[in-house]
Amino acid sequence: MIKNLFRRTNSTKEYTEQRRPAVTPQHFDYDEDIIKTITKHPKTKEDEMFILSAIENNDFLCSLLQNKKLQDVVDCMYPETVSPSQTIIKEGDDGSHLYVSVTGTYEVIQSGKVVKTFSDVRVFGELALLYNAKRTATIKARTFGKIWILDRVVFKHLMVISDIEQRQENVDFLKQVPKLNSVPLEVLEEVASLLKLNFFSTGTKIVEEGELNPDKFYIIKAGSVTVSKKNEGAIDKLYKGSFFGELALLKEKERKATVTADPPGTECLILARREFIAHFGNIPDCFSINIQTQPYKPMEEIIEHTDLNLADFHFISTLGIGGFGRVKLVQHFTKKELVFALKCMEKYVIAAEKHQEHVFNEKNIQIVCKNNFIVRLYRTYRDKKFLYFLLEPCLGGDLWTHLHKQKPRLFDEVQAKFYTACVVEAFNYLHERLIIYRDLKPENLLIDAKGYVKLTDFGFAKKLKMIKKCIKKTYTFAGTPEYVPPEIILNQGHDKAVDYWALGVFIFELLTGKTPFRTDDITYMKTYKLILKGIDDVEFPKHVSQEAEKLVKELCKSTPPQRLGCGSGGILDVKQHQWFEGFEWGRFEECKMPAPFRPNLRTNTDVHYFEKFEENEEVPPDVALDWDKEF
Ligand code: ISQ
Repeated sequence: MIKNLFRRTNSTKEYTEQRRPAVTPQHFDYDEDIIKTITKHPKTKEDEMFILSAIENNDFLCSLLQNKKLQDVVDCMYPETVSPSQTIIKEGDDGSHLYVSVTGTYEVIQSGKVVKTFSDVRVFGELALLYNAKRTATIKARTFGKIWILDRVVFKHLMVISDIEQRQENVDFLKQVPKLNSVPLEVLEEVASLLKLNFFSTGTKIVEEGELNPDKFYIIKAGSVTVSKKNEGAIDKLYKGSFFGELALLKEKERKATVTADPPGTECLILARREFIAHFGNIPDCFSINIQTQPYKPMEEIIEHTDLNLADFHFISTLGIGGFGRVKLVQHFTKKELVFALKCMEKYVIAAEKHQEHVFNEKNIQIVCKNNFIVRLYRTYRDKKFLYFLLEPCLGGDLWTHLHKQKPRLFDEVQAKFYTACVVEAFNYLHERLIIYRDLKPENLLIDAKGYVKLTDFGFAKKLKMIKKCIKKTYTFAGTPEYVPPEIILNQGHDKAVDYWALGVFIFELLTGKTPFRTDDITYMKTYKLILKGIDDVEFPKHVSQEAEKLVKELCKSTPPQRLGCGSGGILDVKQHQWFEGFEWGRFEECKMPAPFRPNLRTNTDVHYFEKFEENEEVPPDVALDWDKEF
């Protein structure tokens, strides 16, 4: 039953589960001019301690902000004195600031009723740091008081600056390694993304003489170490910027010395040979790497059915209703074999919600995708009231409905493998063309007449730019909360790795009926906190096979370049994973493998897999402006 085909609708409960709307994409452009305007606001030691303790008591912020980021955020908060009855946050408004109450008493009001009061030091309105979510309550001052405020735009810039500085520092460290200083900068940047920070307490033997097949290479970031040998005792002392264990990257058989952390402990950046090889391929000498650029496939401009007009169709039935309008099944008046899904989007809603760019983006990407695992967009139309997408019909319903009407609400591994394989093929096609999808979930997969599933709804898809052989990351907050990866929450910039993370979440959902980071928190703050904690804290139900668990864990690695699919083997690493052992990819790709469920469609207009909708549609107003001229 397709409902909520578009984002931002209030879905009704079905099968006690609900379709999940995505967060409206929040564009974020790193802006040098904004950086110049960011100012630090002086605070008393006491106020700084209050703010820090409020952040410490807030689980979500705690996982988001550490060390320098935390200090930067505190420094950039500005004060405001509030008076009795002053409204700080208004229920239903779009949020853009976070607050910390230091003194005063405050009321929390929902639907006009005071639901609680507070007088302690605390953070409120924190979801606004991620995107402009609607405020779920009003916060009003009951007394005079003092609050500290942080602006989202400032926060997002602080996060980016701090990451850029961190990456630059890591690259600078790598440049000091003699064999690496001739490696191209873009390669070093990739190597730097694989570095992990670790602290070793005083006396820890970081590497030990005689250790066989060592795997790790270390760079000292802070503190010092002592190098010793069994027969000679201490032979050297190394400080910040020095490195050791580099022979591990060249397949050293045995460690030649012991390296011990000096007081008060040593902070090291670590590069593991295994991760290095997974990312760059099995090269004889890890220092002779060269970046493997993505095989880039240009978009092929294939448009069929361009000769058809809106007036050639008659209406059969509504397949779904969403925030922007309806999807209707339509049939050609004379050529009865021509049946389409016509997505009709109300222009005034698109304009009111400022979604013009998303709709154009959706069109421009989907219209050039011609693949068995992606719903075809043949052409678009426009009139005074609507924009239309003429789509390939998939009359088997959507995967979300199919999953949640099962009893129990989950797929067995054979079914899950088949549907996952469909997504893998769709991603393969998109990623080869530098398109990231960013909204994988069962709701966005439609079942065709053969039982294969196809990706639809390209509102969040993005074509990445390639600059100097490097794929540029993008910073928009996009996706469905339960499916977003840590780098989107942390505003670190993202690329195709977001789709592999989502693939891991998707497999988990198919096999268990629930996503791994789901909570009952309607603001999703708890979900974001769990996502930042990582997949290793998630308990897998016993019925999930070890191979499936391993695959999900490899796809949901917190560090994007370490995810399966993001290494030198690309998507092949996913296809060749143990979980897919015996899966006949060749037969599958040609759509010759029987699907686990084949819809029983009696005619080409059989809509019984879709909910019934009332047909008395309201007529939307005309939109006079010409913003859709190019549509
Ligand atoms: C059926 N076929 C293709 C696209 C669709 C989009 C929404 C609802 C149903 C659909």
